[in-house]
Amino acid sequence: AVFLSALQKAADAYPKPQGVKFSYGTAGFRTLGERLPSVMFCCALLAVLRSKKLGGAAIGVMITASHNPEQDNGVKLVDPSGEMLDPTWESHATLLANCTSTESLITTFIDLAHHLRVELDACAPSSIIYARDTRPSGKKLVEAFEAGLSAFQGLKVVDLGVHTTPVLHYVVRATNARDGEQGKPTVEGYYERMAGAFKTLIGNRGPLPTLYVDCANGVGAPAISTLSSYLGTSLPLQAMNDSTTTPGALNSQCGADYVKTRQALPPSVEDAGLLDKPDTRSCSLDGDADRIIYYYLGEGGKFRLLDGDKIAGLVALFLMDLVKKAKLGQEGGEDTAEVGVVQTAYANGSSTKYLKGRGVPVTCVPTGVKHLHHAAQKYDIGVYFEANGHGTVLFSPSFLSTLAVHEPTSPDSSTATKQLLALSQLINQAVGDALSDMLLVEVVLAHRGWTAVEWDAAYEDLPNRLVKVEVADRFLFETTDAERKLTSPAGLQAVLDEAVGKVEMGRSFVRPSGTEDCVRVYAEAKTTAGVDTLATTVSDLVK
Ligand code: NG1
Ligand code: ZN
Repeated sequence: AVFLSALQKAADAYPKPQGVKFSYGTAGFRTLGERLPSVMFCCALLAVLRSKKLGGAAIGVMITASHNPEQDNGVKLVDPSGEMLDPTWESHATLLANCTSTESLITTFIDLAHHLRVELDACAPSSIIYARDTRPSGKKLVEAFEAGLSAFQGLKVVDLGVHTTPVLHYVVRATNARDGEQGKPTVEGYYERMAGAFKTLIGNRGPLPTLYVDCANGVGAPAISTLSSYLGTSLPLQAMNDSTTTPGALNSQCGADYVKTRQALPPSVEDAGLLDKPDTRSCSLDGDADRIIYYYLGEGGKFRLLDGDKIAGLVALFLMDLVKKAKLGQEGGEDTAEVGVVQTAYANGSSTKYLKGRGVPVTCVPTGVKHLHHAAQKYDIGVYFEANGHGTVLFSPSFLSTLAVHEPTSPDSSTATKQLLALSQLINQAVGDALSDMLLVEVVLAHRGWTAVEWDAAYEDLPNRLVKVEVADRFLFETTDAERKLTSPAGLQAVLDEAVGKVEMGRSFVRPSGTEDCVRVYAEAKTTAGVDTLATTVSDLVK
């Protein structure tokens, strides 16, 4: 075939580094940026294959390592609906990335195409959309990716440039949608749709008080500035940590992950002294702007965290109220739609109790967006959030059609119906999106007439700890029951259970990270002393 000699020539320039085993994990490939050029080359091959397999539908490729340090980078594929790559293809990615010679890469690629029944020479063209974050290694990785693409002819390729992860997911989803029903498939379309829906929802409630946004010195900074110009005066945004070109600044001492794991203000935000009033809310994005964490300073200047669990609670109860008001039932009857929340085991025990106590169905699934997304699709309105601030809301197609044809019988139900429709446009239904989630939180607070203080009053988090433990081989740790129990190493779970039993309201679990070479220990308990004991005991047992 024509492309084979081109492929051979191009691949020779991107040999796999020796002694590295690549693995397509929960967020794609992720490691030091300098190790990734050969992986990028392979991802081009995989993206071509995936698009051909799906009849030429557009596939996304995002180059980012999210909240990880600046020297890291990563790459993941996005399926035509804007969701994560079909999990059954993860092993194909891993297979290609670990080929040790050009010959084996080509043979593996052709075998894979054969096995997947993809005709490489057939005319279905591949369509690929890609973007990267602000990482210094990103440019070179894009070159390696493009070298992989260059072996093929007749590809439809869109390079979006430097953008957030959610922008890439949105554009892929909109590109593949029928008749523009997911919005215009462009970066402008993304901002327009979101800002338009926000203004509709805020109505005459604005302008809202200034919101301080820690951009983690990443791609969220230019995104917040662009969003600001679309929002006009409805929501004044003040960016902090927006130095995208200062070496070493990305995710350093700032960002959503820093705030969530340290449970403290980024020093830069503290020094700026802007959060001096109890109703001054602030938020932090992560390095690719798909996570968001809110916080403020409460009584006595105490740091108060409003994490993904608090966002899920705020949003789910608001949606439940709107569904009730919309009276979507027969002849103006009440709610017929189920609003459910999906969490992982990292959700604070208090949040689960709070939701269940208010009649909200809660599902617990293993870590990883694909699990959360999938479970959320089972509800009419599925709210999913990881405690770390990654999440979104999914409206089922049947619920959206119900809304579209609904004939409200009162002004109240008409308003609620319009608001639900606007929310379905405000929310990025492809993936967790810090910007869209931020606007969502602002809408709910504005409608409730709440500051951060009233939002925070929903429940009190149980003291909790998240600890990274380095172990010789994290793959020895295997879990069950949505990662809440270990099945291997043999006998360890029984010992952990005993430790947990000794601590009042104790809960703890251990799982191998899907993105870093470590095992994570989570613990919570009634008191800080209790949780410290539990976290230390369990960490020691795992080592
Ligand atoms: P791992 O490294 O598998 O724990 C982390 C986060 C996930 C998810 C992924 C993807 C925690 C405890 N884990 O996964 O929730 O966001 O990264 O980025 O926050
Ligand atoms: Zn991220």
